[in-house]
Amino acid sequence: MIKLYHYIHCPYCVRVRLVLGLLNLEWESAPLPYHDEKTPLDLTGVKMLPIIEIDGAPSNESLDIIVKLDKDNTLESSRLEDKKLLSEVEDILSQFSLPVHSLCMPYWAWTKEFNEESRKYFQTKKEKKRGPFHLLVQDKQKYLDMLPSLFEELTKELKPYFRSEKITILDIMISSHLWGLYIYPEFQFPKEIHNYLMKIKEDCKFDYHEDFWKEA
Ligand SMILES: N[C@@H](CCC(=O)N[C@@H](CS)C(=O)NCC(=O)O)C(=O)O
Repeated sequence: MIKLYHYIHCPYCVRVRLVLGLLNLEWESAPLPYHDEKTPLDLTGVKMLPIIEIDGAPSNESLDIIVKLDKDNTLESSRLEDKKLLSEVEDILSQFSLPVHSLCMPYWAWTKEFNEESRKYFQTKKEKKRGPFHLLVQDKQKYLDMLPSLFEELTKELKPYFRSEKITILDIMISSHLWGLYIYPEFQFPKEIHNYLMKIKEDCKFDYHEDFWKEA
């Protein structure tokens, strides 16, 4: 029995949701409100998601969770042991992180994931790191302008997956970091990147916002 505690917008949580779908595993979805400190603290001692419970045993850290789930090595998780490759991928993620998070955070906060209390908690916490949300929105062009060259570089690596003909753990890491941009008003991914994400969506049977519309 698998239960996943997650935030809908969180790229690290999206990683695990993608893998659960790819591996066709049965799982219970437990989206948590962002201000709920007690549940994650009780489970792992840290206010951080994703947390997975497998047969009642909780654990965190998205990549550790994925390695645990991917028993047959469908995602070639051993690629993470190649330190040079891992640092190249982490570098790609960190370059995307500033524009993606700066653009998306103010909009994530207004999706159905948040209520007044959790939005306030999220905004206060994130503004400490990134500055006031209204300035992130005002400065949007600065962040939008960072994206084309990053997408161009990424496109060169798609064969059609990241340096591979089949989906690997690296695609899970990269795609989950980009997914949030689908929330950004009027944003359009370059065709190649959109097609890449849609291929992963199909492989992983992923529906970003499905939890918003489940009956209570
Ligand atoms: N290294 C962790 C990172 C997870 C992480 O940063 N989660 C964020 C959400 S995106 C979190 O739980 N933040 C809690 C908070 O800031 O209150 C992983 O890969 O699972």
